[in-house]
Amino acid sequence: MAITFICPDRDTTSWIQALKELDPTLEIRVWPKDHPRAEIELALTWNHPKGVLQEYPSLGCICSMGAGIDHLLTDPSLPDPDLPGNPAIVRLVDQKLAWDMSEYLLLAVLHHFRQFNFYQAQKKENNWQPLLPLGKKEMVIGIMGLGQLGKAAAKRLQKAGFYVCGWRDSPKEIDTIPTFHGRDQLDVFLSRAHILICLLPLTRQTRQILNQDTFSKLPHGAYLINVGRGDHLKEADLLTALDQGLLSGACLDVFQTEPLPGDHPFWQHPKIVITPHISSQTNPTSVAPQILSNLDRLRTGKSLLNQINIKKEY
Ligand code: OXD
Repeated sequence: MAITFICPDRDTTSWIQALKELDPTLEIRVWPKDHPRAEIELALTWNHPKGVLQEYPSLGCICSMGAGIDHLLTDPSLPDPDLPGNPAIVRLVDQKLAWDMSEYLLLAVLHHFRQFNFYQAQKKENNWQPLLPLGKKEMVIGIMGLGQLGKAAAKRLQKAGFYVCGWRDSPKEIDTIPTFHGRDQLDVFLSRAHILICLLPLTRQTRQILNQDTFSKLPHGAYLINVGRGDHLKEADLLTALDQGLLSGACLDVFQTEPLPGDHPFWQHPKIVITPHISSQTNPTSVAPQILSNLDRLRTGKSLLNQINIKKEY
């Protein structure tokens, strides 16, 4: 039996190395290279071609190569993991992913808080003009999405001295983080967030949640950080909100089309910071034990780690 990678746009070298280091006997295939489909028990996937998973009759587990599973859900033929006999669907949950994300967010928040965008623009004009510092007490950070990554980021930002609150779909007590939930509490959450961070999973409910209506409910001149998915954001609405001053700037790591097309208006916009989907990249060495542990669980009939809830879409 064997496992396979199905990830057309990703290099698998370091993944194979990390898995082989822990289990040199592991048989690993890489789609689309020819291999008997019936030997595959577990598929590691990222943007797999739609329909291809149907070719694998012995598949017991479909594992996303990241924290998100939205790339899997775009396949209408994805087997329903709740139906008996179908493969389980799992994602990678990793402390290093959470740590790296919180580091990126701390940097993005401080970049805005210490007004670096302004000083970078000044430098282009040889202009020496200190601004008054902003006060941490007057700057509330609102995090949409308080899963493993959101909680880790909230705690790290709190440690840095910021007041942090969160918003999630359903009620849950999260120690030390004041949390709002559901559509009913969205407006009051937004009215407090001087810096809005989106770390939501992409679902039918959250698609384009970052839109003009949302921006109009934030304190005037709020700052947006999107590290969720490009489809959380209505891109044209961001440009309008920046023009109108509803938002003072944005830091974006994810985009509707990736790589971001060369002629996209975001590239030249002075108030938008762009990074190429690097806020937190899965580290193969760090997640290899989790993949092998799930393979072992599959072989011994135990329930798998980090299974997704298909109804919730995450
Ligand atoms: C992920 C990602 O989902 O890299 O892990 O976006």
